Amino acid sequence: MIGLDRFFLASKVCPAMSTRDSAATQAKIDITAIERPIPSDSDEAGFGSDVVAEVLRDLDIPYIALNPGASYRGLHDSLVNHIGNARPQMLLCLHEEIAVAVAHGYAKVTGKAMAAAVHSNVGLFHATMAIFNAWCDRMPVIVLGATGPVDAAKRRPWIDWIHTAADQGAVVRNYTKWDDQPASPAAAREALLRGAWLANTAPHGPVYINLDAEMQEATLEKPLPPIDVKRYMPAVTTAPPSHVIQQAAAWLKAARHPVILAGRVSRSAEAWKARVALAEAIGARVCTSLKVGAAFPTDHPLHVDAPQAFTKDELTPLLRQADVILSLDWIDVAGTFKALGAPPAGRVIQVSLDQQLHNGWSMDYQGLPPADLFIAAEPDAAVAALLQALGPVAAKPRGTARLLHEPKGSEKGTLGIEDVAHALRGVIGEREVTFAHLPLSWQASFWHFCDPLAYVGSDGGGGVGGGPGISVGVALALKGSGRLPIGICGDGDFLMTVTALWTAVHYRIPLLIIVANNRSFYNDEVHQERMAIMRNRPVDNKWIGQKMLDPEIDLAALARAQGARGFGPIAKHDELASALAQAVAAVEAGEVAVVDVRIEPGYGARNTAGATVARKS
Ligand SMILES: Cc1ncc(C[n+]2csc(CCOP(=O)(O)OP(=O)(O)O)c2C)c(N)n1
Ligand SMILES: [Mg+2]
Repeated sequence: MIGLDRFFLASKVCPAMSTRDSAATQAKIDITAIERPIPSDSDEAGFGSDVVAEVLRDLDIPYIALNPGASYRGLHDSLVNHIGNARPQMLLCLHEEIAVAVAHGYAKVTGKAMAAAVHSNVGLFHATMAIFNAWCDRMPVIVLGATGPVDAAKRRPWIDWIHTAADQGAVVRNYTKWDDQPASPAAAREALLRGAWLANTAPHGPVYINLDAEMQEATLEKPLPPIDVKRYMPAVTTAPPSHVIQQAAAWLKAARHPVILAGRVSRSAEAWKARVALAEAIGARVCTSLKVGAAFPTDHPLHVDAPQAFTKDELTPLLRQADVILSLDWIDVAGTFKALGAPPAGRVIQVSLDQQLHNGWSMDYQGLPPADLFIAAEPDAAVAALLQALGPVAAKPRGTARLLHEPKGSEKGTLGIEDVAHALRGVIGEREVTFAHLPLSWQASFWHFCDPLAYVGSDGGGGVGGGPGISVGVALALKGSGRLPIGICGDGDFLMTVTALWTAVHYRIPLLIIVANNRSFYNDEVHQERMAIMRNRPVDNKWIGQKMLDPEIDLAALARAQGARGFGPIAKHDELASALAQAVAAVEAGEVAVVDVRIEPGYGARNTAGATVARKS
């Protein structure tokens, strides 16, 4: 195991932040080179599904990730033969959960929805996990599904009956922003416009539009009157009311110990700089979280500790002492305050639009926090307004830049997650990277996040298996940007959706996946350990029903089988850096590379108790 102080010397200083904004990172796949259909004779919209394809094109949806099915064979034909498989271009996925996860990952980088198409009820069932992840992550995705024919007289025997459900949207209604089942091409056009507008309007989220097979396949009686789709996508301004901003600014200006909890914010470089300016203007300590994308430079003297997935020891005393706490749509404010034992004494300013999405089914809204002032706005808009209201203020930075980490030894010759981070740091050097996914074992103190695309956040809904598909979507959005996308996945996460790799290989989407392979669903070993201790039963049995041994799974071979480069299993220190270097070189040459690193189970020095951080299953 490496000495971690050595590691931090290497990672201490962030390079100057790129001024590139997320818009510049839009994917630039040469679609003409891939799966270009033979041109068909007519340009005229002749069928209901042609209208749907045209709206997707007019909305400038770049991609539609899908797994095919006869319930939307009409739309499939229209996408290929009517609009030529271009904007949206199809991205064939080998499982619907992957299709939606790709769209989720794409939205994490761009902030915009692409589409995913799933087959009738069965494809939707497969997609539900990924839709839930996108929902909890507040990411926009347009999910298209199909059913029917709704008119029973038109159904083919058996198959059309089992793949038709009344109110199919009910399957996902509790974790989508909106759903619809339009009954005509005109209604389908309107549904797509409304769905795209809603998904892309804050608070973002997935929408589901279910297209009747009969409506798709029916001949279009007459062309729909042309429309300008932009007129149906009005920007919804959520400018915070000025008296509320004035009040918040006055509190923050007078605060002696302000704390900012920087949560769900955008990937905008400009908004990143504004948050830094605000924190410096008021001398606030800033806490960030691994649940969401990078929100503040972790190497900044005002940053508290390292971002973590769970409440940190260092934050609690700061919250106790704070006279003003500004939450920028922080996930689980109430849960974070729980560590104080009582509501904080200081004033709480909550900035969020999330309440608009809360429903009676999903408790992902978390506990109800106290809020002395509520700013119903997007955090980026609120921060800009607060800065303006504060006016010119002399910066008063406090604190010292540091990331806590206690070095931890391991058995000689074996690898731990720290070793992976250390070797990767050496190989990456000054390259700009984006962490598309991080495993449960990762500790944020391993790596500084110095710009908003350094890390794009977690799966959102705690659904294991999100890592590979989300990573492909992130890599898709970053293709051509010069940034290196890296997804680090647990072996359990990787194995659930390993065939996401094929989509990346097939569509030439460069991506590095590193598998932190402890050959176990280790998080749950920790839970079994805890149960055994609580019940005074043998801890030694904790591995049963958890470990993936006998046979061990050759993860690199699974990558190679799909056309990716597969490295490993790597179990020795002297092989790790060289494997990672070769993998990075392969990705820079346009390939998909997977490095299987056999690590010892463990969640690292800061979380030695393990059970205290184990994710609730
Ligand atoms: C879809 C789903 N199934 C099961 C779980 C319960 N669960 C939480 S973490 C975890 C283990 C994941 O294994 P791996 O990705 O290898 O990470 P490790 O814990 O080994 O570091 C499991 C099974 C879950 N959260 N989501
Ligand atoms: Mg594992």
